[in-house]
Amino acid sequence: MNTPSTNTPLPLNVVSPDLAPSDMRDRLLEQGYLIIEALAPDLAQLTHADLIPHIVDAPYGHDEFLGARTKRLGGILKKSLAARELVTHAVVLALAEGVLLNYATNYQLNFSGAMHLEPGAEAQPLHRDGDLYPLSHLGITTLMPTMWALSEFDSANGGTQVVPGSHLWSDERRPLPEEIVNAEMPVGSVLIYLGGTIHGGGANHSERNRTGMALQYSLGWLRQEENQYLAHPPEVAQEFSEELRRLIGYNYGGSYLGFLDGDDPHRLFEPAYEGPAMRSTPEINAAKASLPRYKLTELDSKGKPF
Ligand SMILES: O=C(O)CCC(=O)C(=O)O
Ligand SMILES: [Fe+2]
Repeated sequence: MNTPSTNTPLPLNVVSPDLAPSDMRDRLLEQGYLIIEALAPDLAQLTHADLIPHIVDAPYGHDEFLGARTKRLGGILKKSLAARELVTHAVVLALAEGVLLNYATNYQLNFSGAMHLEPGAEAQPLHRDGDLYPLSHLGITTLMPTMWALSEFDSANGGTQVVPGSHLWSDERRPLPEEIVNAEMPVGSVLIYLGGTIHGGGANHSERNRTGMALQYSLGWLRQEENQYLAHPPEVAQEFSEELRRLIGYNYGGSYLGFLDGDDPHRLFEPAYEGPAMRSTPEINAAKASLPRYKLTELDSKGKPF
């Protein structure tokens, strides 16, 4: 029998871009994360080149979480044309649909950022991105974050630390060192995980920079982490495709949620827009009617924060 010793690293949950999206979704929901290898290398290289001047100018982090040798950017869509293509990548959106539309009629972009770890960067404290909201990760999946490899990711240069299966763990359980994996992936791969999955940037012990682009998707009825209307105001968003504008929030977030003059907010970008129209949203109302509704019967007491 093959009994793995405690020193054997866990195998990574890596798939090829050709795998059917429904199989990818099953593997993501089972393990809490998934790496799609070399999904869009050309777009990742173009995005990296667009972001380099912004990274050069960016400040280092000012606390342990943000990292003293880590530079971060936000508002990526106005900094890189190629990044706009990655945000709407069909494979990633198919997964966002498969994961998030169980809880909402729409999903949206929650955050677009870059995390650039320079040599000497220390490991980021482990955390769950979904702890942004006072909702138990065991009850509802609020987020599907992604991390695109704009440089190679490996365990020496700070490849993201991930705890497989931790989206199903109680708040109290802490990972043992052997339960943590480092995302290792070539340029253009994407690490996808869930709001309840424990993870954090790795330590960069190498002489190389590790640059990732974080694109996160969330339930349409939640407040976005990054204020998309300030990061990408209408005069910027008018350059975007309709799909992208709707994805960042110029859209209904649910039935009647986020209207403009009682109507679809995307009308702002449509030539005939002249103010109030008060159209109804029958499809969204119907989709909402079939969603589960959450009743808080007991409040989970949260364990000591990470
Ligand atoms: O840099 C990374 O690999 C992960 C960053 C992260 O998880 C965060 O900032 O929330
Ligand atoms: Fe995170």
